[in-house]
Amino acid sequence: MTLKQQNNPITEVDAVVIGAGFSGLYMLYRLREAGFSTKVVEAASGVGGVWYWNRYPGARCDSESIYYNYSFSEELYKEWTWSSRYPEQPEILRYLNFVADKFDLRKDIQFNTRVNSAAYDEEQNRWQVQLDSGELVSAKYFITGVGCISTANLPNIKGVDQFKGGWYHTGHWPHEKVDFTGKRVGVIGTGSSGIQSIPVIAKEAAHLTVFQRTPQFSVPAKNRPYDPEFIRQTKENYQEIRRQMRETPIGVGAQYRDRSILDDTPEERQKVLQEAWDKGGWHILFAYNDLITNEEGNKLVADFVRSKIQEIVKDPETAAKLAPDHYYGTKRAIIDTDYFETYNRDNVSLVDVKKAPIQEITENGIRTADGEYELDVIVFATGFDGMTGSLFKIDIKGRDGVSLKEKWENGAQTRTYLGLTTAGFPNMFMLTGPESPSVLGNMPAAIEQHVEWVSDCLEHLRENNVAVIEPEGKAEDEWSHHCRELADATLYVKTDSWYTGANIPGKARGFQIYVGGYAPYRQICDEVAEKDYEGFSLTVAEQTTPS
Ligand code: NA7
Repeated sequence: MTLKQQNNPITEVDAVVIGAGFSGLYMLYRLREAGFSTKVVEAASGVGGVWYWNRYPGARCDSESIYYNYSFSEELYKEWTWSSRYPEQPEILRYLNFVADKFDLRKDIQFNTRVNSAAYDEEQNRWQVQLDSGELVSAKYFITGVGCISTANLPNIKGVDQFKGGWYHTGHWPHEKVDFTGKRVGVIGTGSSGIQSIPVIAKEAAHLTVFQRTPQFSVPAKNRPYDPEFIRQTKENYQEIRRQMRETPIGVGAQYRDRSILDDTPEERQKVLQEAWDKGGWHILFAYNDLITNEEGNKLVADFVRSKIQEIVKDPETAAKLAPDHYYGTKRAIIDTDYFETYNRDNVSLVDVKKAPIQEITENGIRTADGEYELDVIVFATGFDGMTGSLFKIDIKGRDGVSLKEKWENGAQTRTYLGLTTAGFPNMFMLTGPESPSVLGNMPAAIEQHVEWVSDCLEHLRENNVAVIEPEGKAEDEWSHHCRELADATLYVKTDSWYTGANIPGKARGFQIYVGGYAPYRQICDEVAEKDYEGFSLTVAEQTTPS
């Protein structure tokens, strides 16, 4: 229904969802199926979320594709065929477009529109959502599907404006191909985006200079095309794949081997790690059950991967610069195709910008403390303001006009119940929000669980005539405390990463992810729902007596 207020149209819906990525698309589908009127607002001109924006060369998923998709529809699962173990961004974007077409989702998505603010109107018990088009959407439920790593971090380096060449951020890549042929290219950053793009750019560029602040662990993806027989079996095993996505620790089918790394002899360990290395992908993470908690054991794995880097990279000085010194797996585990091999090329050089920091970008390139590097193109592979960045970009105000940013002390202290809701923000849900397991695994699996929980919850509220759902302060305190306690027992908190917020200058440090695993988390959420939404306060709507 559309009303008019102060010359601006107001759309009234049951639910407004921000974002048309994996989470927003499925949320729309579920709510529509359940009979809720829903509007999705999306800044991009198409569906895809991060897969719409991250078009840089070499961009791929890092969960195997047979798991990196929706599992809610058997028909969809069987209709779509992945080309390879880790397909590239265009294929993933095609998949999401295929989903949008199949379920006719676009008609409820408003593209090219940003949500500026969302405020809870206590009197009306509705969310008033202001769009940058001037429109206002009034919704009973406010649902964010903004992604955990979708707000690009462009470092504040002096002089970008005076650079005469072209520059790009991996997270906002142009739609047209960027041609590196014959160019002198500089890549800043060696996280997943840098490590995926560097080998591809190196093959085209006249010269590639990599500006590395922190060396990273990375293991071969061992990407390969899927053969038709494998695809046939996978589709036949749809139910089992769905079960694995739902019941394994990080939603990719694998279980941790039930053994401490310290229980193996050095020979056994070498054999186990070598086998995992040969399989490629995340297998090393699953080789033992205590890599993320056991300092001594973690060092053994780190030594193994470091030894591989030394074996691959021929120039000892470059190899030494590439050797990471943090705990393995405590930054997002990266998988690559020929990353370290790329440093054996004559047209690639590595600059350590921790030792000689970048001072400025000049007209002609990048000046570090030890000299100027002349460049035609600069690629910022400098990551994202993770977990809270995209939520804080929207002015979200709950009860008494308190903003989410204020409540969470600018990110210093996120407080949520189940990573889905936060007290003072009634009828608001955050898909893969802080303090849920989200990025510590296969995102589509985490997303499906959240979307299904939220839509079941809304159906429960409707059936029981509940007008307001809001977490109780005590339940929230306990959940946030539980999350911190679990995280503090791991090595994650000892490493600077986007997980901890350490990549953003001035951002408060904190670890805002539930580390207990997808499957246990699902169980907790299900139990909360089964116990009539334990930990939430539910307010029944006042009955109006017919006159
Ligand atoms: P990441 O993993 O945050 O990596 C960003 C990289 O950029 C990392 O090497 C940073 O070094 C580096 N960086 C950031 N700012 C600077 C400045 N100012 N100077 C030099 N170097 C800098 O982002 P990605 O996009 O690669 O990956 C994000 C996630 O997307 C990934 O984990 C997957 O889940 C998908 P640092 O390590 O901070 O010293």
